Amino acid sequence: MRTHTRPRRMTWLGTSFAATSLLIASCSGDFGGEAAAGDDEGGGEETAQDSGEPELSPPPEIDCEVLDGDDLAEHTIKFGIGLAEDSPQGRAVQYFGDYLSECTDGRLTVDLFPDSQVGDDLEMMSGLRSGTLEMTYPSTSPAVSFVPELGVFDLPFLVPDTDAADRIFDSEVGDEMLAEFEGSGMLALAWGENGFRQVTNNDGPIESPEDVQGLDVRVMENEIQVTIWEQLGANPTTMAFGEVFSALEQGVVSGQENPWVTNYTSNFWEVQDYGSETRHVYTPFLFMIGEEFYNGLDPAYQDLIQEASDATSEYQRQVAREMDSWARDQFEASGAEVNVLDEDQLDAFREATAPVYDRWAPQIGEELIDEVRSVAEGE
Ligand code: TK8
Repeated sequence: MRTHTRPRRMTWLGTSFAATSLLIASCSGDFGGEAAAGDDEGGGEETAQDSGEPELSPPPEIDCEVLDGDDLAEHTIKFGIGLAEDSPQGRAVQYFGDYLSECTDGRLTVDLFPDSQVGDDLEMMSGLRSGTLEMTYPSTSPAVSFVPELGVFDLPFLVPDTDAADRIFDSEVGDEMLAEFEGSGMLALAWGENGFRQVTNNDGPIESPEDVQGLDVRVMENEIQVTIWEQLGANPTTMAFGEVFSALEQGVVSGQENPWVTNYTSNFWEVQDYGSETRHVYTPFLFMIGEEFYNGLDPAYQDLIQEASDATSEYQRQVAREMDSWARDQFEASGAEVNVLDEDQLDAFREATAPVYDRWAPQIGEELIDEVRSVAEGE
């Protein structure tokens, strides 16, 4: 599973940092125009992609008083992410880097390592704890091993739409979940949107729960996600994100599930024939920093990093939403067949996955689930 036909992922160990750095484009430049899908090596018979850029609103203005005291140290923040540079996640980290460097006259800079090059979500989280990496942006699902409450986001059809997601993120219960990381060796500074997850596969279009019976599907490293797919009669395999492309390419699994922006920007269209808009789960991202690194920073830097994280959270959600249907169209334009489930079809999935709540609510906490639900509904 670690053989790749393309330099999709390099392990941190065994690769000197300098060598790894050479592969990375500088993150501090403009990223408006050139971060297209066009750097793809192309895959044999696949249709050439229209490397057009999505239409995106500008990022929030960077409005700060520049920290320029002579006593302020210089730091380069190594920031590893699982997704591509042109994903909403990658664009957000570039904005964050611009924010920090603009507000510190270049004393704080960010080096972005995309595409799981320095590890997968769990490995990058360990990197934060051991100090080999300063920041990362994992999904909540693998982070459930540190903060079990985050499992609430693995429940199917809990978050109905992005307004509800914002209400949760901006609520007290949202803040409390982030604060749970204190003392773990990593701090969660802000939320991000991974998004509504859609199934892609090579067997056929998914329109009903019957269509996923027997489907060999990769799922995130999270037991609740496994239960969802078992409940539907599929054969789920847990796997780190960085392994997914080659597992699909080699036919180890037939399908996987991720938001359209990921399905497109991680080039899954090269190795998937069908994409079905099932919206079965909404999962967030966590904007994380190593606790020891953060605590060792000048308080003025700490405040700035929090402020920049909040602005980045806002920007990342905006980009994720602006890119969502564009990415679906791009995925379809690649030659894959795309279908969007209607309300009745979604209801069949809601019903079929309802037992997941009975199975997991006791561990996650009934009260927490009720609270998140009522915040989601704006009550
Ligand atoms: C990227 C992952 C990814 C997630 C997954 O690091 O593993 O499928 O959805 O986005 O966090």
